[in-house]
Parts: sequence; C-alpha cells; structure tokens
Amino acid sequence: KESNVQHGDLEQLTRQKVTPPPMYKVVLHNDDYTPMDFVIDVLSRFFNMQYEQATEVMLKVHYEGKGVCGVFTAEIAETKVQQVTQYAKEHQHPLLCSMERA
Ligand code: NFA
Repeated sequence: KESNVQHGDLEQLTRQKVTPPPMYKVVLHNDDYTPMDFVIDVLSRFFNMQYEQATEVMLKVHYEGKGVCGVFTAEIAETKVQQVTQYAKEHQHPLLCSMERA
C-alpha cells in the first residue's frame, strides 16, 4: 500500500520517541525484630536473589536503615510490596516494604 512518508520520516517530523513507563524502587526498611535470616529468605523468594546478594542487601538495610530490592513498573512493584507485606505478617515479623519513584 502507498504511503506519503518514508520509514523514519514521521518520527523526524513529530520529534516524538516511545515513552518509557515510570519506574519504582521496591524498598525494605530496617527494624529491631525481624530476623536476618528471614530478610534473606524474602530477598531470595520474591526478588530472585542468590544467597550472597540477598545477604549483601539485607546488611545494607540493617546498617543504613533501608535498601533497594529492585526497580519495577508500578504494577509489578505494587505486587512485590503486597507479597512481602503479607509474607512478613504471616510469619509475625514487623518487616516493612514500600515503593518509591526511581
Ligand atoms: N535489624 C534486624 C536484626 O538485627 C535485621 C533486619 C535487617 C531487619 C533488614 C529488617 C531488615 N535482627
């Protein structure tokens, strides 16, 4: 079929690029009661981290107050926060998980 613009020309005319979705950091917060092993379990289970990386992130949260578990689109980040929050409550730990604009 016939077209008035060649490939690439329409973008040059409109100067418009494909818009990436807004991204969100999923953050874990330190507390005095949640066991270190449980935090490592959470990072392995919900953020697919190997034991070594999970330990690294857990220790960052422990010593610095918070740490990033991963960066996701809004819907995925919301689901991760819900999953971690429910899992912590099920195990009666006060672990807090939230999201922030990346
Ligand atoms: N601060 C907790 C402890 O000493 C460990 C912890 C790490 C809790 C990261 C929450 C997040 N048992």
